[in-house]
Amino acid sequence: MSKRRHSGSPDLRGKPAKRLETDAGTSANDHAPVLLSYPSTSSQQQSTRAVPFQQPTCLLTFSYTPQRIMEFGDSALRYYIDPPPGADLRYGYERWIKRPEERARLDTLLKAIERVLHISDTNMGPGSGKKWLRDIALVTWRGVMTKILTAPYEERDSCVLNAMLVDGTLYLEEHLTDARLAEKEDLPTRQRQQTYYGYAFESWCTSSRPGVPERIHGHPTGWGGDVDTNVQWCSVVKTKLGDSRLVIGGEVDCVREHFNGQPDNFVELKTSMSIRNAQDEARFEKKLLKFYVQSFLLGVPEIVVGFRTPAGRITTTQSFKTIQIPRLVRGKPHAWDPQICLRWGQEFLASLKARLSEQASSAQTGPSPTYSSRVWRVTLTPGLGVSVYPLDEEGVKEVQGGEDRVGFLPSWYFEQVAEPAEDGSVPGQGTSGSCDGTTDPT
Ligand code: 0WD
Ligand code: CA
Repeated sequence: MSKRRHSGSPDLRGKPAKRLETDAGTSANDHAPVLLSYPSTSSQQQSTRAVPFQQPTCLLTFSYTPQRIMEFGDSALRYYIDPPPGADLRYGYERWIKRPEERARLDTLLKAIERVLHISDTNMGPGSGKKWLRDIALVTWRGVMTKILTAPYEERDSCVLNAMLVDGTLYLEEHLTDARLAEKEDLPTRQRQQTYYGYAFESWCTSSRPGVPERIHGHPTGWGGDVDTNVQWCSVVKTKLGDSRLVIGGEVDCVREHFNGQPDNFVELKTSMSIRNAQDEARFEKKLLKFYVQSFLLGVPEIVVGFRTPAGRITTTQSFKTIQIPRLVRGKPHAWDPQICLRWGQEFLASLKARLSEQASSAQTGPSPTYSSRVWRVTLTPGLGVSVYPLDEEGVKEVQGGEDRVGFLPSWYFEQVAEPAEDGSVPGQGTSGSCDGTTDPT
């Protein structure tokens, strides 16, 4: 079907991308050419060259309070505990405090980066933080990176992103239209219940103290507390895909025993339907690709899966070592290969960066924004590939959402952190180095 094009020399004459339901109001997408097609996922055609992915190291952690205030520190950190046998995932559903759906902004991740830069300036001299940031190829949420890396295998969902390239660093946020947000807010009851099962499992599997099941008055022993999806504990890591340095933030469900400042003890929690036959098994093994990519991007070494009945009762739990997951599917008819994802990720970043670096753009209409404040729409369509086009004034306005932003970046960040320093230095030429005083795995 889709043939692979050579990386680094984006082919802009490809076929137009299909119009997407979720992308209402951005009809320019109708004619956006395919910048990059997906690689073949059939295993015979793969080269053996491995793309290096560096073990992620934690730069800092932060928490969201029940009031959805972001604060540095570990107030929202939870400890893993085995769930009680037969745990009921419907428990507490009617008391679920559900965080309203909102645009998935990068703001809190950018606050974390600002802090990392500040620490660097304090420890290694003024300007060292900006130098470090200039060497970062990509800043985004882990969830976005998961969607990018698994795109060659994605059969159903499109992924729509907004992109900016500022001082050599690429920023990516998920593009959610008002229509898509309303759709997410208004899930059918059945789907809403299933989403809740995942959160209830988190509550049964976590405690405020290591090794001790929670005991809360009026609730069964082991219930970690009523679900409040405002509360999250997040880790910001740095890592490297090939030659590209990445800064990625993401939610971490809990840790085993204690948090030592690194992802060593991080645990990801998942629920899945119990496996009854070969078809169920194949379905689960396909799903493992997303579990795997999502976890290794943050350096999460362990995934605990709670298998459940259709009615939401846990039958068994199984712990998977993240690095061993690819081995479980190798050689099977529905197998996936993480190397295809990594090589694809590298190609995606190189091509996108090349495209966004092209100064002149014929599609730009209205008053031309300065180069670094330009916003691009990036769409990954299953089976087709990636299309990229610059937003016009109206498109940018929609992305800003009436807020104090340059493109989708908050103005304070764009002006104080991201924009090139006026010292005449060239983007991408900064020196590398750790900014937190920890080991620098260059
Ligand atoms: O508002 C939104 N539409 C989103 C916000 C979508 C995706 C993420 N985010 C936010 C998260 O709240 C967090 O602050 O971005 C930050 C980082 O998230 P991530 O780790 O990059 O997100 P992802 O890997 O997609 O999801 C991790 C977990 C999920 O766990 P499972 O096991 O289901 O993959 O984040 C939770 C969920 O528990 N999560 C959400 N919780 C509430 N509302 C949402 C959401 N929309 N999306 C993911
Ligand atoms: Ca989870």
